[in-house]
Amino acid sequence: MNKRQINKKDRVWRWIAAAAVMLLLAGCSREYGEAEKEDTLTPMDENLIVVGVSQVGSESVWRTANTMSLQKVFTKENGYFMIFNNARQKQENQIKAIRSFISQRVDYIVFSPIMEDGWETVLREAKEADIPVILVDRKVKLQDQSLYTCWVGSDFKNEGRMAGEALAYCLRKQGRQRENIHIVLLQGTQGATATIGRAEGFQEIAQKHENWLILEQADGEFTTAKGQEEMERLLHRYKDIDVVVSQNDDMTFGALAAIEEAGKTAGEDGDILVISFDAVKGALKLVEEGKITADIECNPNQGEYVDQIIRKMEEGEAVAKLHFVPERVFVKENVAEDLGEDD
Ligand code: GZL
Repeated sequence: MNKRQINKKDRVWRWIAAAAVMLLLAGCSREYGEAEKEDTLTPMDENLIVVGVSQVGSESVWRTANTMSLQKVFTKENGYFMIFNNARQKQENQIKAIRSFISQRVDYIVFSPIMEDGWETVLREAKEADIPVILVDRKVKLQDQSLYTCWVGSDFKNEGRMAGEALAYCLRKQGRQRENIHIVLLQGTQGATATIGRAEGFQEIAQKHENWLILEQADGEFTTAKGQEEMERLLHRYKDIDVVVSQNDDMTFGALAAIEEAGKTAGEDGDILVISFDAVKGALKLVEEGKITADIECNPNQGEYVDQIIRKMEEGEAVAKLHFVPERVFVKENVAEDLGEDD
């Protein structure tokens, strides 16, 4: 699978064959869904590596940064032609887009699966078409691990552990190691690798602290609106919340609005400690202001890693199955070093 022995001449013939298939399909008056229409306008160019990219959606600031990191590398100047599809947070749109990439005979499929289940069939179709699949960000649950070449992303379980350790450190600083600490969790998209890993990692630390009482975990879907809605409901239900652990900054923005509306304050000098994930610029400013106690970085810059992997595969070199991106924990003490960097 790693040996990309297709030379330029073969690639042109593949494009001619694919174009013929598409014309035939169009002639069968098949109604294309939105995804197909977006993805069928692919010029043939023997020099470009054609990459089909299926992105989860545009649900968060982090997702936008992740998309930008892919768009930054998959340019004609870099020798690529990218066919991009935004699945708008629907798995069926991702499956449609991947099938469209297969029918267009792209050279590589790059995608961030919205959830871990439900990919076996379409990834088998990609394998049968001899098109390598590179996962970014989230993972897939598969019986047959050969259905994808490799994955680039974060160690989500370690992110969860770092969140737990950051909370423990803050409580120690406040002399609250023995106090009963009432915690609510705002979870991301159900079934997503980030949601699963962050929850498992945080739980691993939480179970070491018998005075940490988890009141409820709510589904905030990684969005600001849902995060605010759920935090409002939790604040109405529980009058003694000490900590909110929010699995991304977008939900945190909503949670902070709800906390303020409830007449409470966030931060080490306030009523509720806020632990967040992603570390997008807007959230780091809130860390600097003390409203977010700790923000666990989730590095969205995965495009450069995928570019390096494809270059290696083009040369027939083997690539590792897993590629972890580096990440840090931001607190008030160290956030200035990053905020000073150019975007
Ligand atoms: C994490 C990514 C998550 C982000 C959210 O790698 O899957 O999805 O934390 C995004 O902001 O919606």
